[in-house]
Amino acid sequence: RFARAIAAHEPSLRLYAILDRETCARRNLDIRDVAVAWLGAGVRLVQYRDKLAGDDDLLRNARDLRAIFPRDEAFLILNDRPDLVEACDFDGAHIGQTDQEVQQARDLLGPQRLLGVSTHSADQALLQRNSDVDYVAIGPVFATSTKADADPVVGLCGVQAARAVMPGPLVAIGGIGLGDARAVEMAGADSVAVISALLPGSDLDGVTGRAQDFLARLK
Ligand code: TZP
Ligand code: MG
Repeated sequence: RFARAIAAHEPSLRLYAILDRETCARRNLDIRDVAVAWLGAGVRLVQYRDKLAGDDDLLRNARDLRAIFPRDEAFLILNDRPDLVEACDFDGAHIGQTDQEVQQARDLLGPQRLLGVSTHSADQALLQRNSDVDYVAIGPVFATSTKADADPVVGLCGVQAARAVMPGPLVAIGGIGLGDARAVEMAGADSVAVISALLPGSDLDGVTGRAQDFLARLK
């Protein structure tokens, strides 16, 4: 369903909204409240990213998110933890270059669930061309302060280069603001992944509005 939806350029999948626990905490926002706001705004592709929680906490939160975004409503991706995807009934997992091997993650997930992998250059993206992933992420496109150990920026050229070697779904990430979203899409990204620019402040109406703004920009 994901492959078909993204290939058809379904507008709601052009925004890959990352619900990052730490960024929410910094804005005094509860991840559940943000999830409800995003659902209302039309967000349909969400990654839950939590570098703070232990397993129990992570599972509890993930199950709450699944209850907010029902299976037939939205795609939910769990960052870093393919081993916990089944337990929270997420749609898939996202792994980095250093997390684990793609094949190992695929074995944990089974054939049906989604698997995405981060890459930081066109060469790394090329290596995923024949691997068993559903999408490849390329970034950081621009400078970001959200990820402490971020790789060097690849710029819009990096997105273009990754696009040139990657026929499958391509997600661009890193430092992408409202004003850049369309350019990133024009550089070849099927979907634009955003953390901090989706959370302008602690006000939930502002959160809803910003998500709507991104979706409108990416149509
Ligand atoms: N991977 C590469 S950049 C990044 C991650 C998780 C952080 C993106 O966050 P922001 O706030 O949209 O720059
Ligand atoms: Mg990771």
